[in-house]
Amino acid sequence: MASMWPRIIVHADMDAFYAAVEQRDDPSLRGRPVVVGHPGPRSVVSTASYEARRFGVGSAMPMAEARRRCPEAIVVIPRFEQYEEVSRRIMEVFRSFSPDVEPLSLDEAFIDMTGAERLFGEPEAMARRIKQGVREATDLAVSVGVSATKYVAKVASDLGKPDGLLVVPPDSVLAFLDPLPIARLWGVGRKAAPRLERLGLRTIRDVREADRVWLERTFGHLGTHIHALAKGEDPRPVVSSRTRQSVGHEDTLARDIRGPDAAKPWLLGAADRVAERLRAGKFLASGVRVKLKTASFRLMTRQRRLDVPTDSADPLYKAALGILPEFDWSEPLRLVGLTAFDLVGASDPLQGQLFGQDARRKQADLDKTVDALRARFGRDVIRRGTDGRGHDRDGHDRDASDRKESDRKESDRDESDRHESDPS
Ligand code: TTP
Ligand code: MG
Repeated sequence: MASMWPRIIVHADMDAFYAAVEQRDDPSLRGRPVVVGHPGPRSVVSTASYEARRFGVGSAMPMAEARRRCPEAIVVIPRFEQYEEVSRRIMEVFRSFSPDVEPLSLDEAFIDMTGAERLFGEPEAMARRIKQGVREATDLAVSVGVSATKYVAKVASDLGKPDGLLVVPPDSVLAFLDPLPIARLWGVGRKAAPRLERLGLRTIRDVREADRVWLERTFGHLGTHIHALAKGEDPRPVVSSRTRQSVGHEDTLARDIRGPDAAKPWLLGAADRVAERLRAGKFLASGVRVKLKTASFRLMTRQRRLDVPTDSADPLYKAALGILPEFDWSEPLRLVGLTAFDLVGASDPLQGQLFGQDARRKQADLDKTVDALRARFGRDVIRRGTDGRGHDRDGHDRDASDRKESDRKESDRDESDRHESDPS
């Protein structure tokens, strides 16, 4: 068996993650259509329970549309601390199976189980044990895909949902992939898919059987990439090192804003959230990126490296302020986001030397106090003096209708973005 499996890669992804946590914690929500998101007019759905998905409701759908499709849906405001807590637990479970765990987001990870047959048995037994471990630790369902590559493992976990367990042995990969639509190929998004289809490429088999040189000439780098995936070739390793991860927060605004001053409170709020999550994950960031989207959906990003890696809001915010003059402020904005990137583990001994300074220690103490208070009394018990974003007393944003937390591998995100825009 071992020779048949050059690597054993598991992809695990929680089912309807935020909604499942809400249903777990409030039994009155179980079996009912639940939509997680803010009820504001311009907000979007974070996720929907499987009961709500039957009505065609899903992630990123405008809340108004979700309510139209499923009037009886119960809208629940997200509780990110809770999701982060569950996330920590599932990652712990994964790490009890292998040291090579690569989290892709709060609810999703690759686990390299190569060589673990003696401990955990055949790939299917591994998957069963991982599912059971997550169930015992969190009382929640995770879908698991197993194959010899990251790509196929991920497709397998998706196709098995919900509560899936799908093993695709190396000799079944082509039969598994062939009938799937091209949208299942990483890098093929809303732009590339119609172009491929116009050229007669509808299934993964069509791509696999297409001439590679022609694909490359027609689609450039994307062509090479999807041809390899269609053949089930994906050499990328599971990267448990955290050096290329990023943590981001962005808000889609209920009302468009104009000019840098109006963006500042949002950046401060985002820096606060991002710093909190850096500390929770024991990361330090050496880069800050600001993202703005205009009312006409033009996306602008600028980034800057920090002299000293940090997990505090203030340096992140100050770096963001330093970037602001680089943007074109002529148009109104509908989205403001901040991402910390180039992360290293905060407990890295090298970092310890760099961080001996008193000032930093004081800041760290203050941050910890803030985190502890928040953990006890809720996020909005502590508000920053300059925060003009209009929260009400319960901590519900009146202006922010959508917030997105991202906790991604830079490499994966860059890849999908690049491919989506590449072939134009
Ligand atoms: P996903 O794993 O993409 O979705 P899911 O876990 O809700 O459902 P499933 O995996 O069973 O299809 O995302 C994980 C969480 O991330 C999700 O519960 C909510 C959040 N999220 C957003 O906030 N906005 C989004 O657009 C997406 C896709 C997810
Ligand atoms: Mg999920």
